[in-house]
Parts: sequence; structure tokens; C-alpha cells
Amino acid sequence: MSTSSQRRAGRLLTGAAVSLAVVLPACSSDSDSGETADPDGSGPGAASAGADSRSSGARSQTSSAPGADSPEVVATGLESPWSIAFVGQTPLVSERNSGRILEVSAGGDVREVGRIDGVSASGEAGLHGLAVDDNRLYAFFAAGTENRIVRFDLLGEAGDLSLGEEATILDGLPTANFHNGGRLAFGPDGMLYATLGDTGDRSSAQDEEALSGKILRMTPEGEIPDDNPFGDSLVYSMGHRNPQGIGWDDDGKMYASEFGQDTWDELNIIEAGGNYGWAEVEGIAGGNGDGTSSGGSDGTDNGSGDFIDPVQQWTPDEASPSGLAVTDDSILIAGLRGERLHQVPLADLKSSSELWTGEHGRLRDVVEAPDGSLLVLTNNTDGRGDPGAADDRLLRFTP
Ligand SMILES: [Ca+2]
Repeated sequence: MSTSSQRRAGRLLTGAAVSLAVVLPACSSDSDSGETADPDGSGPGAASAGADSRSSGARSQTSSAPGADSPEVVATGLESPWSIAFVGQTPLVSERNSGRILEVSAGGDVREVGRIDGVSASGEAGLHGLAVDDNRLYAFFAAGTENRIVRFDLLGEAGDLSLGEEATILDGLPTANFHNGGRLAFGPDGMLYATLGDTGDRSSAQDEEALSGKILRMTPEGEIPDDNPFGDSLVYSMGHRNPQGIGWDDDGKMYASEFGQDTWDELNIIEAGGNYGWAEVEGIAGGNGDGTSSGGSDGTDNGSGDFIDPVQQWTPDEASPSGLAVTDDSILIAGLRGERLHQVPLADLKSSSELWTGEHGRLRDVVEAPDGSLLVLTNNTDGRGDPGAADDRLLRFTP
């Protein structure tokens, strides 16, 4: 079993600066927007899994992938893909509606590792986040009237992987046709984090007793850690609408992306026990109602009393953020309706640049590979996009 320090989600290895793509005008049509504003600002897809990328010890490797301007198309023909997680050097991909877990070979061949029984695909609900730890695969999915987190042993070798017996880690989580959150990732503390949206129950996000509208923290067995901030509770942070991206920097600071409703999507620094405002406030409240923060430069004190403001916000047509990856120098966030990657430098969390705007359609997840390249899932086949013949695709580039 690896030590906790070896577990880390979504890290990037290279220090190369991501080249800035020309920012194109955003598509003016809302017809393909999908997960954004109500009622669905919650589409699936968020944080990067890839929990074992750090333990691969591959940070010194150099990616052979092309630059962002001409990403490699690694795989095509994926159906409503949602999450990427690495087992060794091999990316696994979840499909929201089919419940399939796929492995993608270095040559781009896509092979079914297994299909999770009992996945209920309805609206935005279905199979969502994946995480890998110690050759065990964790998956978050809707099953009937609940969301559930399960674990499988990963059997065999790359090219012949299969799923062992399913073990339920956590069940009974609320579900809905939208706002399910659903991202899974292991933190640098070795704990499993899961995002759960408000599942349409807005007031639950401010209810400490409810698990919806929260980021949850659990042991790899699904138990409550002794040091969780609300005592005998899985709740790690509260006041979330539909967070779908989580990741950590090298200092252990945690970040999360979150769909807003009509006004502001958010990038938050997540602190244990923090309250992020939904459904009382959306975006930067600042206590002044003028969008300014009166707090510290780290964005963790907003002067509005009880709520922590986001460090940065975007309109839903610019973003609708899902998966998130943290490299050694920046945060990359996959945008659905925004059809772009936002890149936020760790040195200046209030700024951002954009990649790919409108070039590849909706984007569901971004994960750092063990070699330092970035893998990105498009999301054009779930009924909200405008799929091309090759969609959906797994793309790869060197930042
Ligand atoms: Ca908020």
C-alpha cells in the first residue's frame, strides 16, 4: 500500500508554461450550452482523478505530446465520457450513460474493462467520477434513488484489465437528474474526496446534517476520518451548488470548480469546515454586494461573515466548469458551455487565460498524465453538444 504522501490527484509534472491560444469569440448560440445555468448547471464531470499519477514517480518524464495548438487525438467514439483516471501509465475513462469503464492503449485502442451494473442514467445522472489508488478503482454513480461510491480491484495488466468484485464504500447519497457533483479524487492526505451537488435541494447546501451541496472526505474504506471538521460527519466543506472539479497543489492547497446558477461559476480554495455560500450567495459576495472581496489575497476571508468567496469567477457561458487539474504552476479547468480550458496561474489566482475556445466543443475533464502531458475529454455526445463524427474524443497535449 502506498503511503498517503504518494497519493495525489491531478498533478502536473512539467514546468513548461502553457502557450496561450488566441481567444476566439465565444459561440453565441446557447443551443449547445447544456450544463450551465439552471436547471442544469450541474453537468457531470469534474475534478481530475488520476490518483496514482504521483506514485508513478514519473514526474521527471518528458511528454512527447504536441503542444496545445494541435493536440493529439488519442481516442475517438466515446459515448458521454465523464472522468479520466490513470492506472500506471494507462488512462481509464468512464461513460456516463453506458456505465462502462474503458482503458485506452498507447496506440489509442479503446477496450472495455467492465460495465458497472446498476448505473441509472437519467438527465445528468449516471456514472461519474473515477479514482485509482493502489490498483483499486473507485467509481461514483447514480443507482436508482441514490448516488453511490464503489470500489473494485483492478485485475490483470494494461491491455487486459478487468474489474474484481464490487464493494460498496458509501451509499445512500441523495441523487437527482441534475446537480450531482460526482468527482472523486484522493488528496495528498490519502483520503478520498467526493463532490456532491445540491441535487436540486438548494437549502440542503447550508444544512450541516445533509450530505448534498457538500464536498465529502472519507477514508479509502468510506469511513469518517477522525479529523473531519464537523465531527462525526463526512462533510468537509459546505455551501456548494454543483462542484465538479477538485485538485491540490504541491503545497497541499485544495481547489474546486463549481457551476453557478445564472451568474457566476466559481474557482474556490477549499478549507476544512469552510462554507462557500450557496444558496445564500453566488460568486464573489465580498460582503458589499459589489463583487469585490474585502478579505485577504488568498480569497479565504471575504468580509461577508460566514461565507468564503471564490478566488475567481466566470459567467456560465464562459465556463460551466467541470474537471480540474493542478500542474506545478497552474490550474486547468475544463469548460462545458464555455468550450474552453481556463488556465489559472498558481502565482495569480485572480487571473486566467484561455485555450481552445470553441475549437473542440464542450470539455468534461482534464487530468495530468504521469508523463506530464494533459489529457482532456470532450463532451459533445450527451445530447447537449454538437458532436462531430469522431466524438467524443480523448485529447492530449503538452502544456
Ligand atoms: Ca460560492
